Amino acid sequence: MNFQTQHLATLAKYAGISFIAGAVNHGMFSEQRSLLTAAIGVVFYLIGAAMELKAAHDGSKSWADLLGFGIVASIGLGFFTGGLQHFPDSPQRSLWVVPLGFFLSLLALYFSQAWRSRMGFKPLAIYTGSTGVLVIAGAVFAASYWSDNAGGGHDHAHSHDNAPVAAAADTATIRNVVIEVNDNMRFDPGTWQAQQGEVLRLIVVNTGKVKHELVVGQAQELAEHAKSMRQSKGGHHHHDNAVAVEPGQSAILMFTFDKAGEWGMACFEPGHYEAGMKGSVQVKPQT
Ligand SMILES: [Cu+2]
Repeated sequence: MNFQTQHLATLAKYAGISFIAGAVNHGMFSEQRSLLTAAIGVVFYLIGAAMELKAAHDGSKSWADLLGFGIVASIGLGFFTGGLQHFPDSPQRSLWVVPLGFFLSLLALYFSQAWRSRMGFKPLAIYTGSTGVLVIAGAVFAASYWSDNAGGGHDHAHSHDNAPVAAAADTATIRNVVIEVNDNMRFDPGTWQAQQGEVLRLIVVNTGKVKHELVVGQAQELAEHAKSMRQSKGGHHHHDNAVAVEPGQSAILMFTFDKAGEWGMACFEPGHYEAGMKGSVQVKPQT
């Protein structure tokens, strides 16, 4: 095989493996649907594998080897890397996913260069056993560390945004405020009152058929933000004062008004603010 072919085949194979690993990773840890990503990965991998097979005239490679390696390497890598990344938020899952990914990676290499015809059972068993023990011990240690230090780990989609507020709120009372957003481009209630410094759990319920958001800010800030959005044609903001809500869903924003006075609510989905999707919050000074 010449350099050019080898490079293209390798690129296609490893691109495929990363797509599948990424899909496995998301499927395991964020429950997103990743079938399309996985399918793209499979196509890439098959193209690369076919190129290698075609170029290997001596029969040193077979479909069984290439497919075995592809399946095991991509799923194994997805488990291993995903598990390592998600110890902080899903320690119990990472505990078994990381070792499983590690053992799959061993199988993958065994397939990759037809090691199974060249390597005896005994050295393989010794290597697998000793490294496996280390990986399992490491996983147990990491899982117990992160279970004890999880903080806001239960609500893992938003824990990084809300963790400081939620932690501070453990010792104080939290007031729930339910705010409906809908396709009439209104917040309901459109006007409400709060106390400076109180911890609020804003439960935003989208009863409409399109996505909405709640952005909380001082009235002046929101007006300026709306103006800059119009000039720059948007862009998405992910702040601790905003939450987006898909149709039919609800979302939570933990918020504390740190100053008394006139605050506002706004939705900056394109055209919504202009259509009147804004509201006001009167914040009374702390007594
Ligand atoms: Cu909206």
